[in-house]
Amino acid sequence: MTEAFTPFNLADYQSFLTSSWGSEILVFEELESTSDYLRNLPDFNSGLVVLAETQSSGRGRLGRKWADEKGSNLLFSIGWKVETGSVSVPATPLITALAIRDAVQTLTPDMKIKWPNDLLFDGKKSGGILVEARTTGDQMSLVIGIGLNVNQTEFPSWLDVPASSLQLQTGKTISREWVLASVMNKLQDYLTRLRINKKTELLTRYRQHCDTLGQTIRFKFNEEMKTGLAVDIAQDGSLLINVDGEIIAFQGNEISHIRNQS
Ligand code: BT5
Repeated sequence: MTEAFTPFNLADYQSFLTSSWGSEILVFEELESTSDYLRNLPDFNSGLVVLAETQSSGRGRLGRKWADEKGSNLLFSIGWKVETGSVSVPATPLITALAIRDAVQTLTPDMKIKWPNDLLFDGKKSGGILVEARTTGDQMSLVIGIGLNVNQTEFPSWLDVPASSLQLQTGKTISREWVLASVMNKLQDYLTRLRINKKTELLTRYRQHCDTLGQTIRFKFNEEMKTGLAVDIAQDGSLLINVDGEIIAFQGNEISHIRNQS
């Protein structure tokens, strides 16, 4: 049985777009994963967006699954080419998360960021970011995959975290076209600032909207559960945690299962 859904409207989207990023967009009814599709293209221009109405193998980090309801959410990946070494890859998901938060600010000011890459409403996961980078000589290709729950109101029971969406948060049906255009408008500006190393102000804003800072958290490092107080975000995007009186910097790929200790 094919479910009815309202397809993504390209003309509406283009009418909201002001950035050059996002003007090249490929829209599919179904892909295994937008990030895999983009990664396997022989070449792409920075700012190319690959969007799918649904994914059969949507991925999170560490092989985790990303759930979706066809046509309800935004599932997309953006290609970005930079000179090798010109961009802090670990800081990229943080700045991307901030761009999304700021893009939806006029719909709701309540979106919070859980370090490094989760978007939350009231502690419930509403979006996630997966950044993958490949270096070939002096060029680095990044694929920034974003899953943002827009109009989905029910979620599968296998999720190991509570989930929410823009619609659940605002009580309104939200235009996916407007949200995607707004994200692209912010993202080009923010990631350009990251590339030219003008990220101090963005990191200051990230700290203001980061739910993790100031919390005592439990997290997994080297297969061991640890507890510490999240005290700051370093310039390279790592989280500084006070563990038994010692401040240790962790990158997003080094620790997992981060939970506030209640
Ligand atoms: C992420 O991973 O949060 C990054 C997700 C990136 C998905 C996008 S969609 C477009 C692009 N193409 C892809 O194939 N992927 C990217 P992680 O931090 O590992 O979180 C994964 C965890 O989030 C899962 O284990 C679930 O518990 C939870 N989860 C899965 N789907 C969810 C959803 N729709 N809403 C809220 N939580 C979800």
